Amino acid sequence: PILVIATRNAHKTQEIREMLGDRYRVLDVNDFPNLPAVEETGTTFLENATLKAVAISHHVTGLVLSDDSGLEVDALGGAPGVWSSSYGGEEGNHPKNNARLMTEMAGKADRTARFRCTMVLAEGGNVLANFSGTVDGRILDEPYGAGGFGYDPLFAPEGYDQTFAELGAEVKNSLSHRGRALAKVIAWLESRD
Ligand code: ITT
Repeated sequence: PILVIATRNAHKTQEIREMLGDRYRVLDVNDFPNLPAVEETGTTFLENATLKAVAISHHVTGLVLSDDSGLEVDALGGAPGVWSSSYGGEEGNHPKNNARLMTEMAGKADRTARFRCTMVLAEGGNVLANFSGTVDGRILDEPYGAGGFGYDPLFAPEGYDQTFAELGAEVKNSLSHRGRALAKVIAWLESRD
């Protein structure tokens, strides 16, 4: 079967594809010409994940899964949070996001943070269910590693001294907010079959 991820972020699609293995053929909106851009007007991960999954599921056949995610930093009052993608000023510009995060965190003693991911499954314009995952960790002073995407070079998950960008895809997927949310999606889909 096919699962369409309601994302334009190819890194999300790649991680989900790795974790789903041969359970589904994983596509995303980049594989469909002429899909409308979805405006993320919500103020929560659940609202934005719902907007993306419902909108795309009106245009494609079968199951659609969205992923709205972000980084919450305690010393910054939970920022960048829902606005993680445009924190550095330009939507999806990861180097600028990381540069701003480093600047804002300079000299801060409290380094605790977490990634959050909310996923919504939809079909034919209807929400089937939603799922969330989080991973706690801390923000380092400077970036380390070349794997992953986004804030991964600045984020070390709890129990590790290395960042998600250093740990590699297998370790990241086994601990990450996305991996934890997706494990719940898989369990839900299997219990439904
Ligand atoms: P779509 O809306 O098309 O799915 P997006 O990247 O804009 O793509 P979001 O609005 O959910 O998605 O923003 C998520 C941002 O949070 C993302 O751009 C990264 O900056 C950050 N982020 C999410 N998951 C991450 C991860 O696993 N590692 C590093 N950064 C992550």
